[in-house]
Amino acid sequence: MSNKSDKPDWAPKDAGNEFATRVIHGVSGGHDGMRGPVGTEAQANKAIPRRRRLSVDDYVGGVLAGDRNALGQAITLVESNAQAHMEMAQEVLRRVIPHSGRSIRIGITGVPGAGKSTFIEALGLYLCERGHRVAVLAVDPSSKVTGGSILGDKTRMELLSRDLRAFIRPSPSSGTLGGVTRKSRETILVCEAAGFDVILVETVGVGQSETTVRSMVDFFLLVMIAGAGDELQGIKKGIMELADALLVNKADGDNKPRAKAAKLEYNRALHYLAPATDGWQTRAYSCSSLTGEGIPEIWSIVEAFREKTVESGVLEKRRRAQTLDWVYSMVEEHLRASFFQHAGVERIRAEIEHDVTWGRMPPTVAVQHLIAEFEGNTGS
Ligand SMILES: Nc1nc2c(ncn2[C@@H]2O[C@H](COP(=O)(O)OP(=O)(O)O)[C@@H](O)[C@H]2O)c(=O)[nH]1
Ligand SMILES: [Mg+2]
Repeated sequence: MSNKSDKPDWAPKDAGNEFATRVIHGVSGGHDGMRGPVGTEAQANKAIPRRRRLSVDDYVGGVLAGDRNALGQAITLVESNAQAHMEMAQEVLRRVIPHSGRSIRIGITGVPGAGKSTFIEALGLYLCERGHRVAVLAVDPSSKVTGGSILGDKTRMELLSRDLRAFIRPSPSSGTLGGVTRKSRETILVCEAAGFDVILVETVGVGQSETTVRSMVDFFLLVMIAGAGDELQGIKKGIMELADALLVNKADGDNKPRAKAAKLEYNRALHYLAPATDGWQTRAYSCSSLTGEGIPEIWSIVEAFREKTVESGVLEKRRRAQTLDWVYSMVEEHLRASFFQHAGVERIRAEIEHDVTWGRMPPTVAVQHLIAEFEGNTGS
């Protein structure tokens, strides 16, 4: 994959290209993510120089060479909703997937303000210094066109976003959780093919997003804060059952004793919960993402988890199950979309809904009508 001469020059370029001053936008439906060191080509980023259309070979070669720009563009392609892009994206994916999978995928959740982003930055920097390459993604179904309300606050990861060993990508902007999920899973694979060996996926506790992120990572970390009321902890119980580790953040200054106490309390509570992963005891830890205290320890927990689950085969089993799960969730997504876009269904829907809501038609009968309409016209 090193036939450099055939590939487009990914570097700041287009010198001598007569079209260089023309401006086009990238592939629609996504964003290019964060770029290299701050201050580099701030201008050029605003006006993306016209580049020739990339071929599948260009994307694949660039990604496998670990090129950051190519990676950003490949993710943009994968995130695109345009039909032409989808076909190309699938071909790119087909070719990069054999090079994916060699990373540890970590999901990070917790209430807004718990310090997830600050933690990710601290952990990310720590890992980069130790020779890892870290990709940070967000799954944020609530984010709209501006792209990723979680990571929109870039200042939180200012240092990490400047580090060339790291790659930060905001949440895909479009629509449903299903859509965001599909894209995020594909993005993980593309990042892995580009040589990132640690994938950190940040999500907030909005609706189903935690369960969804759990279904795409190896290790799931719940970031907590001390002093959250019982009600909050009650809400979080379901999520505690998904977690491979709880992390009480902000264990610094005056808050340190409270954080330690919360850690003990959570450990007691965890005693009564079924572990999220076979053969692994979920425990609570504490750290300060500001001072960095406890960050190496939590990483050693992740490493211990990996070692143990690789050896027992639990990790591989989980990934296989996740892949199948992914297949069927895409099937469901497809079926749901075809049902609601079906012309016949659309035609009769309003009347049926009216009858059902006014008690003139039993729901079961409504279902029969709708499905009959749908199946009658799809030839099945
Ligand atoms: N004292 C202290 N503050 C922290 C720590 N981690 C995060 N914060 C602060 O908590 C606030 C929310 O952090 P952020 O990372 O944006 O939380 P997120 O919403 O979970 O991503 C920010 O003001 C951070 O500076 C920590 O370890 N100690
Ligand atoms: Mg955040």
